Amino acid sequence: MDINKEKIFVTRPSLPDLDEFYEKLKQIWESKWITNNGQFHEIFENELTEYLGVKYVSLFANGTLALMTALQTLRITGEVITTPYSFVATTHALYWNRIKPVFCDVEPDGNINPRKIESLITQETTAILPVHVYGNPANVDEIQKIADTYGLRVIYDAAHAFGVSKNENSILNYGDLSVLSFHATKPFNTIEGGAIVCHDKKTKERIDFLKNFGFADEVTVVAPGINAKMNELQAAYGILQLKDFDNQVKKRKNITELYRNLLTNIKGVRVLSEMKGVTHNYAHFPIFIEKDYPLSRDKLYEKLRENNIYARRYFYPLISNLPIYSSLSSAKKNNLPIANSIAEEVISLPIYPDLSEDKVRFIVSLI
Ligand code: T4K
Repeated sequence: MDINKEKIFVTRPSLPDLDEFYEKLKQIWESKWITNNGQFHEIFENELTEYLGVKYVSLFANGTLALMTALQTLRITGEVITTPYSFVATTHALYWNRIKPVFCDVEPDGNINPRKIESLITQETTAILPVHVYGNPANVDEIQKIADTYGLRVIYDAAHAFGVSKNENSILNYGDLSVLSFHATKPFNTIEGGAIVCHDKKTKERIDFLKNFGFADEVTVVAPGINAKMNELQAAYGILQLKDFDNQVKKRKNITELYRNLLTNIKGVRVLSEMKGVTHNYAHFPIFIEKDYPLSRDKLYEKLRENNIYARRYFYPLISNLPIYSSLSSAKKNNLPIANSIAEEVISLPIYPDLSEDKVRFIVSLI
């Protein structure tokens, strides 16, 4: 293999065994039940609930619809304190609900800084929407304290946090709701897909009504719901994916350790370390290119591309700097110094279970 000619992407989806998927497809074909709470939907929901160690899971067609529905579930209105250091879907979900995003600065690891939240609370604030960035848990205890003091709801964008736990408790058990994404680029994928995790049966029922137009039964519509249902093909694919997830995490952990070892002595390259008490999913490997590195972040990014390494700048540009959001008063750069600086420094290096040791060594040799 000529490593220099092959494109190496930031991620590659893990796919289920084709024969096993075909077997499942045959069952779907025979049943002629292809969406709307089919047999695989039910099995997948139950298996996920058990695997993740949570009370209730509601499957969705994708993570963005799940975020939008989570906000509707709790009737969130007014202003929501959130992070600009995320994928655009986090803020867009607020926008689609006519909620005003209020941007809060982050810590150097990219997670929302709880010490900056309190001063952003106004009479209009109803909730906090943090992200577990790169699957590293946000400061859930401090966030909950603030939410309890001020009577706010907490919805976590847990798009990156599949399988992550803190002190042996799933990170999805924190806050009022957590939202997962199962997009092809995520550590666990159903091609497109997502879920809301909640902690009681009534909320689960409401979420299930909302994702199915608001139907409680054939003639009763209890809410102006949306169509956000996961179909049977996605669910069958997900059941197969779940069987191999632990194995995939192990492979990504090895790659993470190799990157960390090889990158330790490179001046100007900051790497995030393992968090105490946290079981990680190793879905991302961001590095931060600081001032004392000989090249700018973008020069290094270009150099990697010239060598067929398609790393990405997750998350750049910062959401608060996009023209659609930059006129908000909370979007001012001097309110968000850390978020602005890490967005200018970050490069997400390739990481996926089948990435070979040779390729990792090649990437690091370029850096
Ligand atoms: N919240 C957060 C924090 C999120 O990160 C996301 C999604 C969401 C919410 C929303 O959840 P979803 O509605 O998506 O379920 C990608 C994904 O489209 C997006 O799902 C993801 N975050 C985001 C971080 O990344 P792009 O535009 O960077 O993806 P794209 O198409 O450039 O793909 C990146 C690389 O992945 C490619 O260079 C190669 C590889 N790839 C991609 C696909 C689609 C493959 O190898 N095969 C594939 O099929 O947004």
